Amino acid sequence: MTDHSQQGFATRAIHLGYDPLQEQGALSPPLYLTSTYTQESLEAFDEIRLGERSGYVYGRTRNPTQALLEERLASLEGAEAAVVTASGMAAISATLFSLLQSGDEIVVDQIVYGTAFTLFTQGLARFGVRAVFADFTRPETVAAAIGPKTRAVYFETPANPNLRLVDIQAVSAIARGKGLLTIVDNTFATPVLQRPLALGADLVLHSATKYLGGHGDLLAGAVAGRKELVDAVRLQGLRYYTGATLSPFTAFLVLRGLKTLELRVQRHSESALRVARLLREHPAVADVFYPGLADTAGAEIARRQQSAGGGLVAFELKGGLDAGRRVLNGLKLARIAVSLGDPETLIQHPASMTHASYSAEDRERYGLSEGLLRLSVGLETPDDILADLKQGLDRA
Ligand code: 4LM
Repeated sequence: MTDHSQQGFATRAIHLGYDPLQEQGALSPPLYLTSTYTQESLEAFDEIRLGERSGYVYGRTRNPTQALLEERLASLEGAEAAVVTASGMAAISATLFSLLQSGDEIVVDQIVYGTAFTLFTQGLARFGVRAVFADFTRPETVAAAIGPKTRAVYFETPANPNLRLVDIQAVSAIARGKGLLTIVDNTFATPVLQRPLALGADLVLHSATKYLGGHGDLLAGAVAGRKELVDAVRLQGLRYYTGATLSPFTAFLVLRGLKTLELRVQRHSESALRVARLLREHPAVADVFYPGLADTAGAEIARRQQSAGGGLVAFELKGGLDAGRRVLNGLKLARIAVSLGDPETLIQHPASMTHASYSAEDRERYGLSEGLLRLSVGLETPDDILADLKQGLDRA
């Protein structure tokens, strides 16, 4: 098999780990639809179970279609290993259940995806794990939140939904200095734009539902990092805490999505930059948050750790939520929907949609404005996206 491991990002996303000539010439990797694997002998089963020989036992923890996806994702993130899961939330919960135990604390950025916030505040609390929230845009507050029971730090950058940026290198250095694991959700940037492991993080998480799958037709998740950590997530988090296995068919679809990931993320970024500029110039808009704008908050961090701004733009209107309602309801191309990273342009209102699980007091305390809108800029013809937004904004 040709070794593609040293080749470019797109080449690895398309070819790595698969030789068609070993699969009857099939250019597209086979989809293995099997739940169990038969063994040549009881001894062979034991050797595979003990990791003494390679092979498969049961589909909850391993499947060849998943394995190819895991190998490619690990390579794209610059990781030793990766494990895929049934959703992004499955990746997060499988990771946390594997690495934390009752009595532990985890320091978490105050701005994370709303359902992840619920897992931290309500879910983990039931199992005796305490989440301590800090403002990760100020690394000194992370240091101050770390105590003797802290085991890990957790954040997203750019963060959902307001795209604030966290300095991965600075936060990882603080965590490493205290012997803690750094877990980064890289869903928004994708490995096309940002590779947290190279900046000092220990584990990278993904909702592969978004850009990695890329077509809005599946749910999937992934965890990448050192083999020892990924093995723990697979053999505990996936095998017996969650059982949240990715179906081989969905793994096949994510593999298909990966082939165009670099192209798509470049186009999402180019269009989003144009959208951010249009928003900035429109008289109805009060504020725009986009990592690719030179004067956005944290732009200097974005320049260091991201190669482009990505496909998401957040903004606030001068007229607040009332104006936001008029704009959202008046859009004709952009769809009102949660999720992101799809070919379709999507727009949503975090306070009532993705981040409704933050209480109004939490949103106030953590700076999540009631009027904030989040746009996932799609792959439609850029001029059409801009024209739709402009006619929508004119209704504000
Ligand atoms: C949304 N997000 O924001 P699954 N990590 C990040 C996310 O944005 C999400 C997940 C994990 C949205 C979904 C409705 C940064 C999800 C969770 O949805 O479980 O694949 O990923 O609109």
